[in-house]
Amino acid sequence: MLQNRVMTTDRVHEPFVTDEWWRTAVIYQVYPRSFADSDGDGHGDLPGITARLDHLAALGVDALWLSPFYRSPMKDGGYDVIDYRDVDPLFGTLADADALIARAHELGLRVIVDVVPNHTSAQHPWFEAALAAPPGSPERDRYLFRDGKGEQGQVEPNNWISVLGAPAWTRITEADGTPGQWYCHLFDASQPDLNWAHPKVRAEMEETLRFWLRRGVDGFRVDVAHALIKADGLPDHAKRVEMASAGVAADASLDLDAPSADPHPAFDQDGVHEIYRSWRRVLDEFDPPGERHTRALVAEAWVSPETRLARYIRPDEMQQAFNFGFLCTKWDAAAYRRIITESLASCDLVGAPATWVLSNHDVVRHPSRFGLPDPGFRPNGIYAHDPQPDEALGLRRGRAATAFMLALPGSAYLYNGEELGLPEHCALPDEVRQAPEFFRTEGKEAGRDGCRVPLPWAASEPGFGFSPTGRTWLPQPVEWAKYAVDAQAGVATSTLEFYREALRLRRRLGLGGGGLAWLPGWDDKVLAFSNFPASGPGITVLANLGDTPLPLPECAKVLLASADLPNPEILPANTTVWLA
Ligand code: TEU
Repeated sequence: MLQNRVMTTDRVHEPFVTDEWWRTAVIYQVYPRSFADSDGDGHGDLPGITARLDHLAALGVDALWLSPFYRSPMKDGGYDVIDYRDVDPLFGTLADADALIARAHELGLRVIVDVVPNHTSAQHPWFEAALAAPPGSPERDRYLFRDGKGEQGQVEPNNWISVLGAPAWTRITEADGTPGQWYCHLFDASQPDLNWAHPKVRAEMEETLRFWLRRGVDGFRVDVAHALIKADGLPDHAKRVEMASAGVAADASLDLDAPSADPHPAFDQDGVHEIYRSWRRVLDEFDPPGERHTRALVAEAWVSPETRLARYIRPDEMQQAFNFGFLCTKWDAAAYRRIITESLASCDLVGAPATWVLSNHDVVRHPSRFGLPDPGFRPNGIYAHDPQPDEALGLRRGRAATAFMLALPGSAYLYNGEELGLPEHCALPDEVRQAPEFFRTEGKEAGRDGCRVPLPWAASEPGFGFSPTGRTWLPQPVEWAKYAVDAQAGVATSTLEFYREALRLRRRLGLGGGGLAWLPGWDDKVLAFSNFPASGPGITVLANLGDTPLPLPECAKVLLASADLPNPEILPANTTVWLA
């Protein structure tokens, strides 16, 4: 019966064989401040990560991506860099970074590090020099300084609103004490935007890439990759920068030259691509003789439709781009079918792998999003007085989503703690909040701290084993004991063991290189597809996103189930199965 269904399928992606690791890799995002603390100060650090790399090897991922650990005043969690080529003392030393990379490689894990090219910290020596120098000086020219409008220059040079809320401009006081020019910052005022038209900015960042490549990293995650070039004249644009919602092309035309769905003069300008072509040449310098594409670039670009994103991963640019259209999709089978089809088709246009991601350090954790009354809605943080996610339902859906995500061909990203089923912390007291958008929106948005709470490793230790002293830079909910690694390891029904099994099967069956075909004839609320690798048996995936149980096909052999199947003939609501 299953066989017949596969034969009458709708193939949307063909299988392939590859020796390029990033085409099929599962990449685990480590948020260094929250992963593991070795020195007891309550902030995670690089030695803490190194000591816990066995956890990632046992989980079965291929690579880790480290969010920034560079010198930083931490006004935006380290996405405000003072020195791109040094480790902040909070996280350790360069020697610690070397040790981490070496240990990861010993375990067969690749290492991707973050690069933050759009802006520096306001405490970066370049910005301090720019403040000390006069208007029109070469020092100012490395950033986006402009005179204000109005008689006294008292009005912002344009009306852009920063991504984190409030105007994207801050006025400085000149060295002589008079009110002076304004500088542009698409994020916090502590993050001045660089001028990417300046050759020194370009040269310096390429040297930073070489610095880390020499230390052995396997690639870079490029922060706000779509923001580096701004439209000439910095024209007005009243709308607050909204990041992509579901990034499906309205007409599904698959035209790489189709315009952006949400054009903004600060984002997705054509000029960015030339930068990534030259970065790609830098990475290629580090390929061993006879090998190609051993190091990878991944774009963090909130652009839509998917064809706009595909422009970042053309053959001479980056290798991957995060699929935020997928991340933003609500709990709806038809919407997932559209975004998956569209993503695969757009990536196939340029010969790049599709990527899949449900959680990261910028969004409410996916089990909590899927547990909201409007499942999949993506608020910027959740307060205790907001409608609360249903924890059990959210986790059930979260596991079901992970199960269909890990069955999709291409590369997938996991965010630290999701393998434990961690929910968002929805009751953080305001006094401990640190994310800049909480302050910039005057508390209208709770912000991103709730997904950055230190991980629980050991149920009965202080701080759940995050740190030897029990200190944690953000408080952990007391109920998190049940999510601790040691409470889940070896427990067959646990979320941790479910992730391990899914990753083991994904690797063994070669699903990352599989083809994909939609299976007709299922209820609208079911995502039904076949993943068929170039060789080997492949699987049928059924994800029931509805609230009604459905009959499973006869003779189906269940390889993986995201939840218990009390009756082997029934697929419960909010459950995904992989069938042989
Ligand atoms: O994020 C870019 C970005 O656009 C996010 O701010 C995202 O839109 C927002 O969080 C959605 O809620 C990157 C980093 O991932 C983020 O942590 C940084 O704050 C930001 O760049 C500035 O570097």
